[in-house]
Amino acid sequence: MLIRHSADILPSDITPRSIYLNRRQFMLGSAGLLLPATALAALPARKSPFSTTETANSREEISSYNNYYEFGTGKDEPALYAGRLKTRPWNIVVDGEVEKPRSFGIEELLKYPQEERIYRLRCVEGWSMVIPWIGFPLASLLSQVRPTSKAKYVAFETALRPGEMPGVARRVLDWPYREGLRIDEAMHPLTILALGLYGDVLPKQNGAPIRLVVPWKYGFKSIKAISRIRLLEKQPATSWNMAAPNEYGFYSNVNPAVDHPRWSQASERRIGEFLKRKTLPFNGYGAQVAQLYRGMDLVKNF
Ligand SMILES: Nc1nc2c(c(=O)[nH]1)N[C@H]1C(S)=C(S)[C@@H](COP(=O)(O)O)O[C@H]1N2
Ligand SMILES: [Mo]
Repeated sequence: MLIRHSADILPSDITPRSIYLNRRQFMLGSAGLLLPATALAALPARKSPFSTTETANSREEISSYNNYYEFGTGKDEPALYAGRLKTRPWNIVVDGEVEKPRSFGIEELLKYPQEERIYRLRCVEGWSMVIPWIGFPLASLLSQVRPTSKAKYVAFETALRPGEMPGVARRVLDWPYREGLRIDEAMHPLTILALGLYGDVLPKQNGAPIRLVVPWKYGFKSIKAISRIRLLEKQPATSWNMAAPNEYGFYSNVNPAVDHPRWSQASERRIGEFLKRKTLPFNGYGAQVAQLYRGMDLVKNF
């Protein structure tokens, strides 16, 4: 008998989420179901009007073809090695040009109201996916620390754990992985912190326990496993821009008119499809974000 159906294992309305999540994992395990090596906890979310109606890639595709250089430069390496990253306990320090600097624990952030945001992700290498993220607007976190009038930029850092991250032994990038946004980009309602996908918490290869998602920018802006956020007056250095400034600019808005020196940005291949499709300006999010760049030369500010 594989299926248990006693009422005592159903989460009641008064059960705190952490207990409910633990019970669910236990319930599945004790039912003898075949679980993947990394059983994930459910993360309920309401649907969002910001989601695309395009068909999402499968969970298998999303969690087996990854860029996460802390675990190696091969697309299969994050799925093989990211399991080593200890994602509990986890804190994000938020400081810099803010009135109320503080640290946020991941258990607290998991209790925020979560939304499912089905977004396109376009990698500068020429492939794309559609991913049903779960998360909340970055603005909900930033507004709590009260950015000062000097806060013009936001800098993000990934945790640096050489013992758990085999890829950082090689200096392919200047670790820790660093990214940045202008404050208006960071506060834009499309910009989210993602804690889950496909109804569960994030697989580690996708950036558990918490990563950024900025859907109108190339994938590398969406930094994984964030441990620090700083609000700054000056534009921060970013890992890819430091590694190859002629290839990766600070803005990195998806732009079919500006090619990367090694890859055309005019078209892309959706993972799982054969034919290429045209890449859209701002990855198709131009109606929502183009006004952020009014008057700017986006060829110069690539
Ligand atoms: N810390 C960290 N974040 C990262 C990367 C990385 O190497 N390290 N790669 C980026 C790149 S190039 C892409 S395309 C996306 C891929 O996200 P996904 O694997 O969840 O699809 O993560 C981005 N975030
Ligand atoms: Mo990428």
